[in-house]
Amino acid sequence: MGLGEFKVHATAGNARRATLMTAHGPVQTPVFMAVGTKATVKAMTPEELKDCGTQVVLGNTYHLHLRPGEKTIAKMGGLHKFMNWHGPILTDSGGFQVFSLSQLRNMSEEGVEFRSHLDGAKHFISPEKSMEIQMDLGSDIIMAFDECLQYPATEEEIDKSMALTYRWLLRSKAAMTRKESLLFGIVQGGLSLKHRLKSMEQICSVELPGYALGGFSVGEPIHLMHELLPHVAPKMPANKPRYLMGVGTPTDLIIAIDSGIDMFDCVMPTRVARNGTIFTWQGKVSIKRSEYREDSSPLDPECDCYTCTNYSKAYLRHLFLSGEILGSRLNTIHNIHFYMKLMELARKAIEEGRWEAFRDDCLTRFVKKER
Ligand code: PRF
Ligand code: ZN
Repeated sequence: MGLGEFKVHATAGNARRATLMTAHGPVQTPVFMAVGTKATVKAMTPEELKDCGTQVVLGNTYHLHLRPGEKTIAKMGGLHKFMNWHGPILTDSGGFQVFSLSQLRNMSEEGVEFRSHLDGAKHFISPEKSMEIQMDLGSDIIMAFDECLQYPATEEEIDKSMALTYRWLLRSKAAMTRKESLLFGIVQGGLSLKHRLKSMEQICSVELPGYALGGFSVGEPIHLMHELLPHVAPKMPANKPRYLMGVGTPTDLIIAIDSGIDMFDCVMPTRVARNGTIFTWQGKVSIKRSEYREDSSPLDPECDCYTCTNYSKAYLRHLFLSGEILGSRLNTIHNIHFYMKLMELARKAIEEGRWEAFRDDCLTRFVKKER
């Protein structure tokens, strides 16, 4: 397969099983990408990520620009070499992080001025600057610079914002000159179907190797996303990967795959692992529960991860209550393994013509206990 090629192997309704070729090898979709914001997936080594079935690691323009700086990473041989991850890397463009993390933002047509959440220093990111940073990092998949609106937003705000995101996409495309990288455009449009479809038409009229849906999971009731996705995702170009940014729970993933989404990322499985929350095939559980005090069984009897192969709930509960760093590591390994396994089984189910049964089984298992 050639660089940027996307081959669909099987479909089930809107769901797809495909391969995307990047400069650091193929990605089998549907795929969940592990979030490594600061050039590390918190608490895990690259070897552990690989052992869990991780295919793609995500990095963040905003954080890496502030520290250690993209020029430093470039001098160290690029992000892959710097963090010792030699599989595909996707980088987010920074806009979303500016809005969620920094104070004193100043938006203009040109870009966003903001103060660093680290030391208050002033910075400016434009579409051109975001592309330069992501190219310096040596990213395989570069995200266009977009504006992600907060929820709720008025029709006027949505109109204005998605028009800006479109103009920023044209500037991102003109500035992204690195041949080894794939540029993905980001559809916005808030939680209104009308605006979503219009933004999708605009963004997808630009010829690119992939397209993303941004602006979901920004505080809206989650049923709004579940209802919109089947009306939006299937209308995105069928011959290109579709990436749902920053989503979500196992239920969200299954519903999105069913709507034709191919790629996901979310901090949730790693973040909640450090708080002792564990995803299992029986739903979500907290390792703190007193009933685990003398429970010699693993977190999940159906899981073959390093944690479940070697440790009991009683031990993991003890590590968590003692604030031991190994507890964070073992919980994270399990949650990442669970997410990767869920995607592997989804791919297999689509390939083998039993997606609907797999989907329904997952939904009945997860839905009750997830929230
Ligand atoms: N835009 C970008 N990154 C993102 C989002 C977005 O809308 C989201 C929304 N869930 C997560 N990450 N650039
Ligand atoms: Zn496990």
